[in-house]
Amino acid sequence: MKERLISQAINVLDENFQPGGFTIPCKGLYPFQWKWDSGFIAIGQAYYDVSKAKQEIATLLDAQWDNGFIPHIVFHNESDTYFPGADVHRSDLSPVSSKKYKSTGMTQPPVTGFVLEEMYRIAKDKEDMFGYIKSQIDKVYDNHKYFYENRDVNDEGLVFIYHNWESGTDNSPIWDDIWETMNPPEYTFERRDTTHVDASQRPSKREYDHYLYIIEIAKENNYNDAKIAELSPFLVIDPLFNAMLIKSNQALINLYTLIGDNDDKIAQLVKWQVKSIKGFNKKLWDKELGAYVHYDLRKNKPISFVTSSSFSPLYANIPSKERADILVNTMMTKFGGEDKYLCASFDPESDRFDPKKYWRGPVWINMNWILFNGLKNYEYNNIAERVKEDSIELIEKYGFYEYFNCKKGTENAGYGGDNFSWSAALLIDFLN
Ligand code: 9WN
Repeated sequence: MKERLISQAINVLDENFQPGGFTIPCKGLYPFQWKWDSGFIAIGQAYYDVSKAKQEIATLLDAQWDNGFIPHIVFHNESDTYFPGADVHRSDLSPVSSKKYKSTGMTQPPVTGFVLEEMYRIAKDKEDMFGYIKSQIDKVYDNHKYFYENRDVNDEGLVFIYHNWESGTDNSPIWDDIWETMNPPEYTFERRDTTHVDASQRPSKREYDHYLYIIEIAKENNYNDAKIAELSPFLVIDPLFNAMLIKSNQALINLYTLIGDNDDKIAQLVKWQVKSIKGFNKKLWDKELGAYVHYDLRKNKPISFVTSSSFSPLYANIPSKERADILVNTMMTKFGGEDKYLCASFDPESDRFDPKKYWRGPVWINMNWILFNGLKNYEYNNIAERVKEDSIELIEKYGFYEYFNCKKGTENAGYGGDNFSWSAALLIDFLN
């Protein structure tokens, strides 16, 4: 079983690999390079084709802007199967954008730091991978510097996202109350996603109006972060995004220590790290829910819902052991019933939960991978194994889908895109 699944996963990744040296998340639905997808994809590729893994991250970092920013989509290639494309995002409006590639002007969770460390762990030829990491690592450092210098508006070690697409968890019910504060125009545009995937599994047209409206505001301000922080109706501290930054800080510290001669950078990273972990525990912990939550910087108040992002701080060693116990207890009470696969993306006990709709409830393999590793960090080994076994079972039963129904016994429980790259890539890691 194991060998067969691994070879199917390699096949998915190879089919999605492009001549430009990057891998699309899914044919038709997502025809370009996405930032956090590339990170997860490179982890899988590192097991069977190191050269592809190296290209994956190098092509992403090649699109870095002059200020250290790394965009969420790089339009290396032309395709008309996705909306909104390069002509909507218009990265050329920013004076610091890449002159080489068109891209979006928003980013995604900063996974690249810990991905480099994972690639080093997996690589058989350590010396070769070490050389590669030395050639790329400063770009990731510059990216973290960009975050701390431009997006930490309260100087508390926590960085904002200004768009739901930056979170990676696009239509999470977390954003519903923010949409209520906005009244965007009814734009006319042709959706492409719903020609590839059943509309009931995707965000609504009205949600897309909100998504586009925020982009328009950012464009009017030439993607200037200070202006965005002042004017965007969406300004959130996301626990997943910040946990990925903190995990990646730690990875950079570890890698620079191995490289040597980088004391200044290490000292700076340690400073950021201490401040971020402190700020995170202070601002994002919700005592009543027993979980980390999102924080709305516009309203200056927490968004008190439990999502799979609430548990991601385990991966970055953010909670104390005592707090981790409470967090895992919340996870198992709300999400961990025997009738369910771990881990739903949104609180199954909430009336906003929808088991079929994208980030409003389904299980995602990348989140499971983060949770598996986080649970291992704190030695919740049995629960970690369950997350891993559930992930493998879902893929084996239903295929390499983008997301899955958490309810056991559902017929056709795989939703969204098929032959989805990070589901394949992370399955390879789970099976190794
Ligand atoms: C917008 C590519 C991306 C993932 C995101 C996922 C989805 C895009 C979309 O696909 O978002 O970025 O068009 O729906 O939500 O996490 O990176 O796989």
